[in-house]
Amino acid sequence: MMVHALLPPGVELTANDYGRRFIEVNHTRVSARIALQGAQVIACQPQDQRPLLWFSQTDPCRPDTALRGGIPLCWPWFANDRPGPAHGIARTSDWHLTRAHADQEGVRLVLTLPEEEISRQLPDEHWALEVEFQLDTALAVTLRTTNTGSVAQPLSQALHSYLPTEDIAGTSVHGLDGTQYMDKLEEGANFTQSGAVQLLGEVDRIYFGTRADILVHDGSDQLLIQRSGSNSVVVWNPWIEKSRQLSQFPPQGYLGMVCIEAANAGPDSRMLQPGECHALSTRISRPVAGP
Ligand code: TA6
Repeated sequence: MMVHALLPPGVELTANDYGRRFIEVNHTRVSARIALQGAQVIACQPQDQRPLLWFSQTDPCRPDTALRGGIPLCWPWFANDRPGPAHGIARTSDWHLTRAHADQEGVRLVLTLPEEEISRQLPDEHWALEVEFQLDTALAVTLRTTNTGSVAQPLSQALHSYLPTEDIAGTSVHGLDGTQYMDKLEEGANFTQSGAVQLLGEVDRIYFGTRADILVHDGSDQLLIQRSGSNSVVVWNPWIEKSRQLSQFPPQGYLGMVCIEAANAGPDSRMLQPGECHALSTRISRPVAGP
């Protein structure tokens, strides 16, 4: 029997027609939706703002599949760093809501992946894992990993944020000029970014050695991505061909999204010592218009 935290006003547990369960947030300053499976925020819209996240219009949110959009939690490995499901086990596992708080500023939620659920899927590993969501005029997500075992354990991870864009051809990603990246489309070869990242075809890159803030500009909107606990950031757009191959992804979906993922991936992958805790955070907001 799942025991959830007592829910404050504006926070409720719901289920869709397929039985998939969600946390629905309807606060005066923000609305949001988080799937309990995967602890995946799939919608967040601060009051008087456009949505902060992109979510597939074709994803029926059936249980036991990875949802397409929002912020999937890639843990305890990124992509195919290890054998097993792409992006690890967190996004297809059942999480528990353990803390829920609301005040006039916003809503704070903490979900935990039960240690027995982790051990069932990773029998020789010992981890504690929780994720915290701070929902207000921005969306902040912090994924906290603790090595509860007696030996060092490898960790690569990403907060796989799908961001909306009105016009992919007019979208540019700023903050990575001069930064090195591993290009998945070039067998992982290293390159150096020159200027802003333009999205004029498939892009699948791990930028590393950077803690810089990232600004996504699409002409009519700007999104600021701030990170902590992260020296790498993944930039991804599947473009036309890959869009046709992806699950729950509309053929034209690439025109309206770009992934900017706070990560510990590639050269920024980690090794957690016994007892060590590592927090990976991302904060998505709209920069306050200047004076
Ligand atoms: O973060 C980029 C990436 O690793 C791409 O290579 C692509 O595989 C994407 O993640 C989506 O992965 P998914 O398993 O969610 O379809």
